[in-house]
Parts: sequence; structure tokens; C-alpha cells
Amino acid sequence: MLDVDGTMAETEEFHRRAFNDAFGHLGLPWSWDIATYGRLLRIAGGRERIRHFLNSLPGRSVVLSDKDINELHRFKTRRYADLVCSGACELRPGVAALIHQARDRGVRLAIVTTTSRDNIVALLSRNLGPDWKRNFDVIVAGEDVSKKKPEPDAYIVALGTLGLPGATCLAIEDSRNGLAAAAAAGVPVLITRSLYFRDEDFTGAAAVVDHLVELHPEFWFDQDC
Ligand code: XBP
Ligand code: MG
Repeated sequence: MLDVDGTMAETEEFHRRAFNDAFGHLGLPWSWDIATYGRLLRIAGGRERIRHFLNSLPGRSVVLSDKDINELHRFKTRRYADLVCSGACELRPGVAALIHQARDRGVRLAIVTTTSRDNIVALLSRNLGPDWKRNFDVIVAGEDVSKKKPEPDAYIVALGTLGLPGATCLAIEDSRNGLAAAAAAGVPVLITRSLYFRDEDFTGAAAVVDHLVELHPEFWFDQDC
């Protein structure tokens, strides 16, 4: 069960740029630097992240309606797609090989993410080709659940669709939110350290690696993931 942002690709720098371009487009006086964005990444979901940031402003100096936030996020999502479709955001080492080996061996794969569905399409159509969806039995995106990671909802939906108990699967994640979400759904977790979460404490993970290429192909194929 594959997370997307940070796990399949180092996408968060592209998200951060897209957020900042959206702020500029709408004349908002903000620009999230890496340190600020790293803190805000603890909030899953772009809209939720914007709202959390607004609420953290001194005296709540700027008020945006839900309609404003949705418009801002739509612009950001379009901008993110432009950035990713330029080809600048490649899959992390070992990800494409894992996907293709799983398909060739009939191992079922699920995408379980809190990112927007459009972001998955942009990233994977660019990196896996126009028929990228045929690699996955299940795709659960942020729109498919009311409670995002660290809540287990996305993993529970994926397990229900796969018809599998969590213990027979493996989640591949990069964040504590992702670890908590999968663990709460009873799914063992392999962490691949990403740029924004490389120094996190991943106590409770079944294993922690820097990249998937560190794992021998045989590591994978005695279970669905
Ligand atoms: C990462 C997220 C997303 C992205 C931004 O999801 O929490 O919010 O940061 O995408 P995951 P949106 O690691 O579960 O893939 O702006 O579309 O939310
Ligand atoms: Mg992630």
C-alpha cells in the first residue's frame, strides 16, 4: 500500500512552490519557506494546512472564507500539475521497479494518500505513462475520506476494497502521520525516509530505510502491498 507524497516521489517542494505561487496569484502576502512548510506538513491536506496557517496568524489578521480557500487550493493544484508535468519530479529510486515487479508477479498494489486525486494523476501519468492506473487495484485519495492521516480512514477504505486484513499487507510511508494511520488500521509499515521527515522518530515501524533500492526484490513478494 503506497503513500504518494514523500514516498513515491519527493513532491513536497513542488507543493510548497505551488502554494506560494497561489498566494502570489491571489495577492496574499505569504511565502512559506522550507522551515515553515516543514512545520505545516504535520497537517495533512492542503486546504486544512491553509486553514491551520490562517488560524496561526497573529490576531488572525487575514480571514478567508471556505470558498476563498477552495479557490486558492484549486489554483495551487493546477500549478502543482504544471510543475510536475514539466518532468522535474521523478519517482524516488526503486519505486518504478517495485510497481512493475509487483504487477509482473500479480501482487496487488494500492495507493493510499491524503493528497488530491488530481495530484496523483499528474505525478503518475508523467512518470508511469498514460495507462499508469493499470498498476493499481485501489486508489484512495484525500477526497475519498472525511478524516485524513493520521486517522486510519484511507487505509480502512483501501483494505475494504482489497478485501484483505491489514496484517497481510504492507504500507510504505514517509511520515509519522502515515505511520500512525496505517498502524491504526493494523497494517505493518515500512518507512522510506523523505527530505521533510528524514529525522523523525519512526518507532513502531516494521522497518526504516532511506530508499526502496536498499531492499532486495525478494523482500517484497510474499504478500500483497
Ligand atoms: C501529503 C499531504 C498532502 C500534500 C499536498 O499526502 O498531506 O496534503 O502535502 O496535497 P500523502 P494537497 O503523504 O498522504 O501522499 O494540497 O492536494 O492536499
Ligand atoms: Mg507522505
